[in-house]
Amino acid sequence: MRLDVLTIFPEYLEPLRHALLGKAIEQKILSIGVHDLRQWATDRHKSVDDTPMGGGPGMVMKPEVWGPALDDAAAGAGPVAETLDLTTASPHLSAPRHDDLAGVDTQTYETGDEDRSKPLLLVPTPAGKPFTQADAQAWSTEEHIVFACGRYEGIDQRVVDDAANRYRVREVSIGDYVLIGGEVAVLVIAEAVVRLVPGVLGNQSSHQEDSFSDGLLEGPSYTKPRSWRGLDVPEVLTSGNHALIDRWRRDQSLLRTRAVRPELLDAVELSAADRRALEQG
Ligand code: 6GU
Repeated sequence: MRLDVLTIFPEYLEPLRHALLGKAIEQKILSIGVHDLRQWATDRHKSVDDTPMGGGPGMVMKPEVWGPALDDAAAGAGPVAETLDLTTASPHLSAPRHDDLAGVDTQTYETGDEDRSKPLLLVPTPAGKPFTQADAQAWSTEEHIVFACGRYEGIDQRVVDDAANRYRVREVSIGDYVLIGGEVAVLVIAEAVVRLVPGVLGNQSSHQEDSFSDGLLEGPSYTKPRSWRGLDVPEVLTSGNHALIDRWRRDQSLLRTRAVRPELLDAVELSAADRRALEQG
């Protein structure tokens, strides 16, 4: 998988090279290019924004800068070519999936009638569609994802409209709050997507049990010691009875989901045992 990020704050994306994602880069499962948008600025002040047409506060990012930047990112040309790692194979595309999302809401932005040979352009914006685990799942099989980080009041809309000629374009939000720019959203989305690429996460089965993967939140976890500061690990977890432990974990998931995110329960198919747990809990 290849990720390119266009931003006026490249240093903000430094964490992409660390920890889990850094390991994926070393293993050649992933390559990342972070590009300073000002490389495509044309005036001597390297300006990337201008006042909004129609008036109003703030600044809007200029189409004459973004257009050529996105052209180069799609083609791996111009300044983008300098950080291109052409050795990027894509073993993740042929590897078997290990994380079927049984029971999860599978609604994504993929309409199926689009040209999958075009790269995916993700534009983080609080005005976008909410990013979900199902999107992370869908995008974990992409060959090439380009992120366009807007600042200020956003990017001239014609940039997004025109990019649809070379990309499959998605405007996405990571939640109902406002950030200064898209950089932190890129870190969030990239981490959620890349950890689902086979070979990146150490324990392959661990995201079958993730919150959201079955439409429920995960219940509490415990490790040793059995007793700590007068608090005991729930006895069932020391019983060695795995059917009983699985049932207990499912019950904890159901109860936590109802307490914290009751709306998620509406999309989950409940067994008779599930209903009993909710009635008694
Ligand atoms: Cl993706 N970008 C910005 N700037 N703010 C946000 C967001 C994205 N998602 C929620 N707030």
